[in-house]
Amino acid sequence: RKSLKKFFLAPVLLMLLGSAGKSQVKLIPEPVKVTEHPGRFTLPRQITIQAAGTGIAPVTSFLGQKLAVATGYTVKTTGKPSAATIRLILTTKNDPEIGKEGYHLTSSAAGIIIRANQPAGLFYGAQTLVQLLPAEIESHDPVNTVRWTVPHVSITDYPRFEWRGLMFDVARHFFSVQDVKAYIDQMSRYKLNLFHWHLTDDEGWRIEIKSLPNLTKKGAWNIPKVGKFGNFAPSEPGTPRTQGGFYTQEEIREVVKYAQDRFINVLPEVDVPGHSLAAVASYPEISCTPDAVNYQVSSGDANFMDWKPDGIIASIDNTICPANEKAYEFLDKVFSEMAPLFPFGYIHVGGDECAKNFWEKSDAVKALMQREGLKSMHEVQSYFEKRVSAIVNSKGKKLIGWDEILEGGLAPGAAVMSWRGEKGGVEASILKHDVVMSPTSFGYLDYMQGDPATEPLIYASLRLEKAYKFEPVPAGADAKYIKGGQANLWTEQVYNLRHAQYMTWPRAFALSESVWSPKEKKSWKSFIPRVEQQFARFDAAEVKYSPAMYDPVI
Ligand code: TNX
Repeated sequence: RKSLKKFFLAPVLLMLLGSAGKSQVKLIPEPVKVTEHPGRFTLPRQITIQAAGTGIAPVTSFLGQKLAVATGYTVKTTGKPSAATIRLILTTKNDPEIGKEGYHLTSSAAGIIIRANQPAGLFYGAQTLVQLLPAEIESHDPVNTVRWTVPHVSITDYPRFEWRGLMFDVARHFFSVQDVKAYIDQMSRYKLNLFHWHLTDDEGWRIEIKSLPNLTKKGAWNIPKVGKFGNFAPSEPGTPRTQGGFYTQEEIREVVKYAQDRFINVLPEVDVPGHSLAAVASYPEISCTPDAVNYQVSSGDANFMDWKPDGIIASIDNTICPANEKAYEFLDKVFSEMAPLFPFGYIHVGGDECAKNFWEKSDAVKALMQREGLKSMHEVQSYFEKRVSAIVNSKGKKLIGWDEILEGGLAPGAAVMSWRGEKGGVEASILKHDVVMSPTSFGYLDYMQGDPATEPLIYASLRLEKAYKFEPVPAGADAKYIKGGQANLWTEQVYNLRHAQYMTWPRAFALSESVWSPKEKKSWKSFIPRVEQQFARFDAAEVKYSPAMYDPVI
């Protein structure tokens, strides 16, 4: 009899094991610790959120709205713990395990409890809770065909890096305040916390500077052209003669507040001294080149720049002149008005891809080199960066720039964003400068991700699997100075928000996991089904993504 019992029990045990092995919990980014328990908690028709403590209003309002819209249930906040469905609790004694941004979440028959040291942690706990609910929670209308349940689970979670960024280029193509907010909201859902806003480039200047009105009168508008890579504005019937736009300072404040409510810092970028045609066309006196008075803002820097092994050659001088005091007066005005709009401690000043062939021809630059004892064009750019750094510092901010700012010597205290691979970041970290890793090889969202026939015509590709291999601390770096990582969406060939979403997701899921999850918890095999689960959420939310995960490698 005994052996018979064993015989019958074996399949039952296997089944139980099987179901325990099949996780109910599919999250991005993967949390630090997840323990699943049998059973599910069902949301009642009258949901109550217990919330007390300063700074948690944005969390209650995010969660309350999300739940109310999709479930159609009533959601109330309460001070009484015993009556609450969801309890958001700020610890009274600091819990060192979870730090500034971490949280503990438990779901049981008694309800949901999220505990954190700070409101940011409660926000991330709330995001996890939303992902634990059925995909329809993302719907914009009430759905009454699903059971609103959450698996019983205990989660402890906190980020690996403090800088978890996404860059959005609104200069190559303009995106409205509403688009920018939608982009920010989406990134906050995956625990990213830094929005890098690329506000100026050759093709447009996007931020109102009241003391420099031409920047937005002239500099914000360009005439669409089809460019070298087949890119830039499509010349379909109805394409406007000029395209562009800008944000008023009022609108900038509105976006910054919107981001703050999602625990996201906004890093503004003004890209100088290269990539500055829009500024130069608006104020030709900041240039080294007399002909700048005839310049028009034009779509397509790739149309007039040539990348040679020993530097970039431009046929239009799209640079600000390092030997011209007017350039520094200009930047002083720009940063004076920008600094109070952005509470974040850094201002990004670009520094990338500066064509120096017009500097070589300039008598003013030659005189500067003599006076300052500068021996190369790299040293000239370094001189410029140091002066810009002093201006930025005088407004109470620190400077961050693309890795070209390393060439010819870094300004004291400057942070480096490493994009031309990881070398610059490694070098800067050894020099004890803060670094954000953002290499093209893992984080360039403008690159193709699938079949070239359906992707923007661009010179490079970045498959999801490669993006998932992003490791922010490369060999040889001093890890202490690596603040985190980010991915960048350049928009030469990205025309609208849906397109921006398509380029961003799912590759930004890979980013999110590289900067949030413990290194040893990353797994491509477990990632794929979790990505697919997110796709169902995007469908419910009507947010676009690229399904190009399995195509043969290009
Ligand atoms: C390089 S990355 C640039 C951008 C382009 C991008 C296109 C960087 C700092 N500069 O201006 O949009 O390549 O992939």
